[in-house]
Amino acid sequence: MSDVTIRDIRVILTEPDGIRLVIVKVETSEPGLYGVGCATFTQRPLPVKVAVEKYLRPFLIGRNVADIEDIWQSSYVSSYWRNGGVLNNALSGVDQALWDIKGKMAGMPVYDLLGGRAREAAAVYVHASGREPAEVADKVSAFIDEGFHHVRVQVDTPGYATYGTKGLDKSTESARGSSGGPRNVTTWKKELTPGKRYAHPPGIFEPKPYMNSALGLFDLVRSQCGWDFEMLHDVHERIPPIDGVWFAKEVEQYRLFFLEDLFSPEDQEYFRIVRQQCSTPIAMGELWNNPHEVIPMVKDRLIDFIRVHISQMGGITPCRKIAAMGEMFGVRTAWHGPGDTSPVGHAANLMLDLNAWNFGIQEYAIFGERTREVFPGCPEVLDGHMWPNGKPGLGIDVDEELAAKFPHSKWEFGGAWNEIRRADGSIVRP
Ligand code: GCO
Ligand code: MG
Repeated sequence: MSDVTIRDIRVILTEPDGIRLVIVKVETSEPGLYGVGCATFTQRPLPVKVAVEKYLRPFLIGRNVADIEDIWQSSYVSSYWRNGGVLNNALSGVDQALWDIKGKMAGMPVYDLLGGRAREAAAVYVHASGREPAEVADKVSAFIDEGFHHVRVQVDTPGYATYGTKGLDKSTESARGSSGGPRNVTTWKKELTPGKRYAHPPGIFEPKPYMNSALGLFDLVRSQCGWDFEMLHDVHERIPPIDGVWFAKEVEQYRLFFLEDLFSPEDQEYFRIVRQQCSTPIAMGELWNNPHEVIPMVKDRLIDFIRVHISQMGGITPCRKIAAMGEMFGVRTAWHGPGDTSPVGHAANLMLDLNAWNFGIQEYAIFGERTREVFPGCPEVLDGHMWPNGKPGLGIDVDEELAAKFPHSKWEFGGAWNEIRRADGSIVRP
């Protein structure tokens, strides 16, 4: 066993393309040997930084870098109370960096450490959004022409806030809530309620108009773009559970690749009912914080795609176990990969995508130019697939000097998720 130890752990905050990213760098006792990991929690980056620097750093300095499993398990319980976006992202930053280091020491990409490749490249899905169905269909056609086979479609609901269409085609879309501010002027009086202070001008959301616009979109896209490409859609919670049951049944005819986040985690028992009534493929997971939340959904085969956010789970160490569990039950992976997964996080996704036989699909929010420059070795996407570069470890680095040129910007209320409310003023998840 090697005696290389952890010398230092640092946090790098950078925002090259409008999304606040958090990267952890673990330096070792061996000169020049270090690893990087993704710890991005874009709505709450500073507590993650504190969790790494003030708690994990002193706890882990001097530990042998070889002991990833023990470092993960001991860090996990070092706060006694565990889980959640802050602690798990902090843990993930260190965990991914340690896998990166192990790969560099072995001279192997991380997928080789995991047992080797089950495939050459990972199929990705991209996002087509628009104000109107025709605009979305045109974008789908353009993506198909570019070689993509899987496309997520989202459209505006006229007069209402809608997930997935704000800041069209900008990488900021996903991180800032994607829902717009005031839309429906007629219901807008809620904003004027005397004495009431809202975090943002809330978007107004109503389930029926949303479901109608989404169904209209699927109809048009299928008639214009055909049935051979794979169509995906993200409900992003929001609709009452029984409406969700109806929606899943209605959607069945459009043969989606998957329907995502039909229910909030709080309502996920409703998946049992959906399962009994239709075969619409179900994806869920970005809001889970712990592998144990995944178990009941997988063992009862209530979902088809595990969509956890790897850093939110605590890194590669827990997620390789989740992937293996999925394989036993015929449930595929579809790791979360929006703009607020840094390229380092994407490299980690890719390692598992290549290794897990039960890989399903990888979400990909196209990297901006500046992001590519800050992260040399950024995974390449060609012909609808993400390709590894074959370098040892995660195969990616951070240009710290350049990263420092794009400091985190100040966001209103620290970067709270945009408020979405029903027409009566009650809050919608999320
Ligand atoms: C997706 C997600 C994201 C999240 C975002 C939260 O499926 O891509 O729903 O867009 O909303 O990551 O910060
Ligand atoms: Mg989603």
